[in-house]
Amino acid sequence: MTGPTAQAATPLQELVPQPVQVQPRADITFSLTATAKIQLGTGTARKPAELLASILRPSTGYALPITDEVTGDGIVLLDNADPKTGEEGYQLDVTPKQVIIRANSAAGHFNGIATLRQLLPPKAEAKTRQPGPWTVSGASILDHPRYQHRGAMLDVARHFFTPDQVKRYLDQIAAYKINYFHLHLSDDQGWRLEIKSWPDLTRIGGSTEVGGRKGQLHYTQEQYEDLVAYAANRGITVIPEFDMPGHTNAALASYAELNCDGRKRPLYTGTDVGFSSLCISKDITYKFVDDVVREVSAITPGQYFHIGGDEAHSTSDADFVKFMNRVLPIVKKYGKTTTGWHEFIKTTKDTTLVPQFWGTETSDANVAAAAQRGNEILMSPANRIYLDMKYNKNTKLGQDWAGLIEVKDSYNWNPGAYLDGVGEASVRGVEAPLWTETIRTSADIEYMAFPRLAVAAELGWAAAATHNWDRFAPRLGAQAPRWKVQGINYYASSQVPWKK
Ligand code: IFG
Repeated sequence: MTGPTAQAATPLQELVPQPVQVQPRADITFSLTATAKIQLGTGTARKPAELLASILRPSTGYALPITDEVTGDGIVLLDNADPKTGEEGYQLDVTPKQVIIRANSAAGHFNGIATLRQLLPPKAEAKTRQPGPWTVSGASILDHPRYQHRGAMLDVARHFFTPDQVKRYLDQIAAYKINYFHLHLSDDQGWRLEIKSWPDLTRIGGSTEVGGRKGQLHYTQEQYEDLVAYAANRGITVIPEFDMPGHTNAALASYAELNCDGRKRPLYTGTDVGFSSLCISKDITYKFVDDVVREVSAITPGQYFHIGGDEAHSTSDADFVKFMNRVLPIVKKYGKTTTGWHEFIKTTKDTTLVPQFWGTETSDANVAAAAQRGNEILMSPANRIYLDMKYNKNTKLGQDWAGLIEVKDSYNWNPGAYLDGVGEASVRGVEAPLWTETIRTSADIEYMAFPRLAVAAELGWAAAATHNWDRFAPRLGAQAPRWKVQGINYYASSQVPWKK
């Protein structure tokens, strides 16, 4: 091939993330018709089928009934996929009358559906009825992810985002096979989730944000449960984060007794970090943590609980160790596995815990030692994949303390060979954090997240051997028509050949 831009690429050549095996079938074309049905060969495919229907019914105008019998035209979701597809993979086969997605789990069906969406015309993503035809070119795909954890983080503490704004972002990341959504729910500027045993955390701590806006800037537990279900219906597991012992001014402003001096802190609406700490010596601190972890674990089906642990500059090293030694058992007591910013990992030998690396260096002795012991590392290097970093010096939104990250910079690293002493087998996956000191609206989220979130999704899913900017860039550029249909306010980097 003389290069993807030399001839009109087909949808099969424009998939993000890149599947493992793609076999075109030029002699076959499938057309979705008004009488098509979504057919379930297995009960685990019902939620994925409902997601697919919710996307295709508005744009095609077709009824697309979901049936339990596998007969006739349409989209068929079966199990008994090739074992090579593993936990989250799938097979997708296009025949003249059917598109067949085989998977051995709901996750696999969600991922197969994400690929099918990209094989259909971009207007399939529209919320209003579009003219057909709805064709899918012949193909046989077998696919599975490089890493089990492809994540996105949204900081709803610096600036609060409504449930609908969070759902919009969940819709957008699900299209790229992202399977974890990390919600940063507390910080110096805000406590965003109701804790029934400590009501002032939201009444006071959830009443403002960076810049001083006032309001009920928090989720009830019912709203949180609704977000968790919304994510699960897209194959995404929520990881709640309550940052501690630092980044806790909102809690310290809500309850005097959480402060060592017994005095409430003022609410904080600036953007400094590192000035707050829970009171390590007080027993009430651990009652507080126990209540938070108990209440939130009870409404969090996912396995992971994120305890933060970053930038505890107002906590002595000895106190930090003391704190973690009392808090890690609390998370375990409530049946959850601790994940946290990588600083906490020096305080424990527990190899089931997941440090999230966010440094700007390519070596960290404590993280390498943990990997050596058997911990899996979640990779979020700030100077590669922090979505709040400016693209270039002209980017109005975002920060630049970790450097400027143009699209190519966010792509040009190998998670499996990035950190000294952390090889492929020690990497759990890739997560793209979006901190919101400077981010206020969905349009702001989208400007910083697209296209670099799609880059993170590629790094988390595609085989290492496919890593090649010149081949990836046209595939990334081919996402633009889809983003336009969805009204996604993406950054049209000059580094990417954007498809019209
Ligand atoms: N570092 C802080 C965040 C946020 C970020 C902004 C981490 C783990 C800088 N901690 O990143 O709270 O302020 O880029």
